[in-house]
Formats: sequence, C-alpha cells, structure tokens
Amino acid sequence: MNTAKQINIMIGLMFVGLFGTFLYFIFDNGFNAFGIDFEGRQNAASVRQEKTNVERGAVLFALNCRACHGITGQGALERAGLPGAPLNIDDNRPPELTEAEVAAKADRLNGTITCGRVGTLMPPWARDENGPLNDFQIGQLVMLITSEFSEEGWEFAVEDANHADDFAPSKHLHKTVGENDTTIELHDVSELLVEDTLRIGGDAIDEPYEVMLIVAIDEDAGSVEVERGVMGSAALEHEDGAKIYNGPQEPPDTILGLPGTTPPCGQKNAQPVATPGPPIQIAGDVEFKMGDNFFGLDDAINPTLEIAAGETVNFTVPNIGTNIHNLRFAGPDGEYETDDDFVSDPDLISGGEQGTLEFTFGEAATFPYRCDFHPKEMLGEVTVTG
Ligand code: HEC
Ligand SMILES: [Cu+2]
Repeated sequence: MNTAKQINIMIGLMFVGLFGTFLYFIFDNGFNAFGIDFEGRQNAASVRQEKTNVERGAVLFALNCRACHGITGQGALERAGLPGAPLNIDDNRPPELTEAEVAAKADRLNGTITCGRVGTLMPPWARDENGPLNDFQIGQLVMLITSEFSEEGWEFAVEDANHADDFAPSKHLHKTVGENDTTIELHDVSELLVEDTLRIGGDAIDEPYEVMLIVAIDEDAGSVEVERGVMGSAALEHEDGAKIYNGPQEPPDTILGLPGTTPPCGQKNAQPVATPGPPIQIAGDVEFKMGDNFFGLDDAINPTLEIAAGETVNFTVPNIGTNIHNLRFAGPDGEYETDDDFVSDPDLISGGEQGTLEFTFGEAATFPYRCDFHPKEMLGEVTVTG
C-alpha cells in the first residue's frame, strides 16, 4: 500500500467518524430544517415530561379549580356567573404568545395562584400561604395554562371532571327534553336529592351544557321536577339517552383582603367599589379605560355616562391593567346577554390590548354597563337623553 492510498483511507475514515458524530448529534437533539422534522432523544424526553406535567395540572385543576373557573377552564365564557377568570384561552399560550411572553405570563399566573388575588374570590393556594398545593403542583397548573400542549391538557381536564361527576351506575335521559319541559324522565332516580343540581351535556370541551336544579322527585314515575338553566347556564334541548352528570357546586363566597386583614404576598387591601360622581356627557371619540378592576374616563371611576339620542359614540377601550376585561352595555331592555346588548370587539381584552365599541341609540333610556368578568366591581349606568 502506498502512502497516498493510506492518507485517502485515513481521510475517509475521518469523514465517516465526523458524519457518525453528526448523526448522533441529530439523534440526541433533533433536527428541523429543509421540511424535515425529527424529534431528537432529548426533545422527545422533554416533550414527554411537559405533556405529563400538563396532564397532572389538568387533574389538579379538575379537582380544585373548576367550581369557579368551569370544567373547561373558560370561566364566564363557559357559563355566565362563573366568577373565575377564563384561563383556557389562546391569549395565554403559544402560538399567540412568544417564548418570552409565555415566561412573563407564567410568572404572573404563578404569583396569582400562589397568593390569590385580593378583593376577588381567588384564594391563595401555596403551602406558604396556608393553601393545599406545593410549588411543583402550582407549576403544573401554570403549565396547563401556558404550555404549547395546553389544549390537550384542557381536554384531559374535561374528561377528568366528567369522570368525577359521573353517577355510579351512570344515569341517562329516558326521553327527549325540550327547552321548556320541567319534568325530566330518567328511569333511575336513586341517590338524587331535592336541591341537587344535574348537568346535561358538556362531555366534550366545545359542547354546551345545562345545569338543572331538582325541586321534586317522583320515585314511582322515575322522574324529577327541575328548575331549568340555573347557575348561569341556559335551557337547551337534550336528546333521549343523553348522559346525566352530578351538577357543579356553587362557588364558595369568601372574599379576601377585607379591611382590617393583612392580604397575602404584600398585596394591597381591596378598595371599596367606587361610587359614581355626577353624569358625564360624552359624544364622538371617547377613550374609556379598563383597569384592575374599574372603568375610567379621565379622572372619573365607573362614571355615569350621558349620551344624546341619535349620537354615535366611538369608544376605544384600552386595558391598562393585567386582568382580562371587556365592556358590555345592557341595551334598552336593561338585561344583559340579550340581543340588544352592545359589547366591545373583541369581547375578551387581555392586559395591554385594546378593543372598540360603536354605540348609537335612538331613544331616551337608562341602562347599566359592566365588565363581564368583574360584574360586581366594574359597573355603571348610561342615560340616553331624548
Ligand atoms: C372560589 C373561586 C375560585 C377558585 C376555587 C379558584 N379561582 Fe382562580 N380566580 C378566581 C377569580 C374570581 C379570579 C379572577 C380575579 C380577577 O379577575 O381579578 C381568578 C383568577 C385566577 C387566575 C388569574 C387569571 C388571569 O388571567 O389573570 C389564575 C391563573 C387562576 N385564577 C388560577 C386558578 C387555579 C389554578 C385554581 C385551582 C387551583 C383556581 N384559580 C381556583 C376564583 C377562583
Ligand atoms: Cu374586568
């Protein structure tokens, strides 16, 4: 063998070695280019770990949080009257959020779960604050909300809630129920008590459901008399054979940060809800700020607004706080969640974002406005003058 040949072989072997190292590197770290997406060993392991944490977070959520945040984690968006903020929303996770934004969001939500939020029903959960959860569990709940696998996690939370709410043996409707029926046939009424609630629907994350309150039980007929659409749900039609679940619990009524107490984690005491001053006449372009948790027009908090009939008002509603807010006018019928409501676009505005609302009303009337997420703190009245 001559030297030139030997050198060639050596160079060849060197390339084989380098290429092998390169392949191993890809195997270990993954590769994503030229349209090829290969999940490396390390990535696969961390993906698996993140999914597991999200799933654990979902179980913790179903157990501890759904009384206020709903089975789907969508709060008032799931059922009017649920006091918890919507957590299962695109605004809380990728791709809507960049990696840096996820980190900032996770930090803030971690603080909220750890310490609770003064002046709201949100209690502190951390052991350090006399709550039941350790830091790791709180981290898993935050991952459920902010992970790229969040949506799978929320579906898992719904399954878990359904499982927990299932009757054993399970109960089903024995006859189709129209929107106005108040007698519900279910074959087997054992275990049920007057004042219990039932949930029908909501097996899957995007399926609406109704909560009914049992007012009487007829054991011989295998039926119950119910009040329809309670706890902020709406009466719906339900098919024969639909599954019936134990209904949700009424959220507890504990308010934190009352005057004279020391709120956790250095939070300020709750402020009393502002009493509105004299009416403020508005027209044209109006900036109506939303903060935590109040509406602000210049220096006035939750002001009484006055608008001339036929006048168009173009509201800009910037969210200068960190909580989710929106603006809803009840409209001339004075009732919320009806066809004549005026609602901001979008109807869910995260901290730092802003919405708009165009308002024209022809006749004299007086009706209230509110934020759907803070209806007890962010509220006021508008008078349309003829
Ligand atoms: C007793 C009712 C109640 C329970 C139970 C509850 N929450 Fe809350 N939570 C609230 C309320 C009310 C708010 C809204 C505070 C606000 O809007 O200022 C809130 C807000 C939050 C926020 C802040 C959301 C945001 O975008 O700012 C997070 C995160 C949260 N809750 C997570 C949880 C988790 C996780 C659990 C279960 C371990 C839980 N909550 C249990 C009532 C509750
Ligand atoms: Cu609000």
